[in-house]
Amino acid sequence: MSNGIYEAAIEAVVKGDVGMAAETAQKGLSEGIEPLQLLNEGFIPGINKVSDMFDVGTIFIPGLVVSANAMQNAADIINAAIPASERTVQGRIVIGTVEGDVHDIGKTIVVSLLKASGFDVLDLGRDVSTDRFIQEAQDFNADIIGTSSLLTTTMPAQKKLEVALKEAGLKEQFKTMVGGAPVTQRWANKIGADAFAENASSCVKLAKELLVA
Ligand code: B12
Repeated sequence: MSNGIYEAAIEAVVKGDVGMAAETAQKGLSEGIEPLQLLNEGFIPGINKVSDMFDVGTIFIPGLVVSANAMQNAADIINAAIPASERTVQGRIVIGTVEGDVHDIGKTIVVSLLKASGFDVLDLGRDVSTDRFIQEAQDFNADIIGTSSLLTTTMPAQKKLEVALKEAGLKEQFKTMVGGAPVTQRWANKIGADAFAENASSCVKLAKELLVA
């Protein structure tokens, strides 16, 4: 039972109403809706609707920005409600959005779920250079490097990382995971990434598989 929460979430994001988004997130959680379900059935369909409106020219960049703020606000509240893991550490992951790309809402959801599932995660944020990914992964003694890209123009940075790891003789040391709306399994295969995940839950599942591979 969602009592119109999902509809309200969609409306809040479409309207770019930060207050309504926050209230809806809190209300949904207090009614016992699972955090991921609240995102997957409410706020994410909301931002996807905004994206469709942007595509057909019903809204423009300023509208996208206010909607993104509303989405971000709700996602922050929901991410904080994902219960902390009591399990032992599953593995160490360095993750970030690639250079030239500031989209980080999805990446941050992935980070929250990885942490909640017992991974030790170093979130490098957004606009992260290839050199920094590699340096931080070495310093953090990471098992996996995860990169997020939301723009077709920044996807080549995921390939650049694969090439740089090979050139530095580090490809065997780190597994790589790629994600972001335009990213596909085909792209992952093409560039030689170890895994692609289309959402946070499958990212956790695949990360666990990579660690035993
Ligand atoms: C919100 C948004 C913005 C916000 C971003 C705010 C923020 N803090 O993130 C703002 C307004 C700033 C923005 C700016 C721009 N945007 Co924008 N944006 C979007 C929008 C509408 C939604 C993205 C989003 O948050 N989705 C919700 C999250 C939950 O989904 P997600 O990111 O895909 O993440 C999930 C999975 O992909 C996966 N995942 C994500 N990361 C990772 C990482 C790993 C390792 C793994 C395994 C999985 C994984 O798990 C996540 C959870 O399920 C998209 C459209 C869309 N539907 O994707 C356009 C979109 C991505 N933007 C677009 C564009 C063009 C831009 C701008 C260039 C616009 C402009 N002209 O200025 C700028 C780019 C700025 C830059 N240099 O980066 C285009 C890209 C087109 C293209 N083919 O490249 C899109 C597709 C819109 C469109 N239809 O044209 N944008």
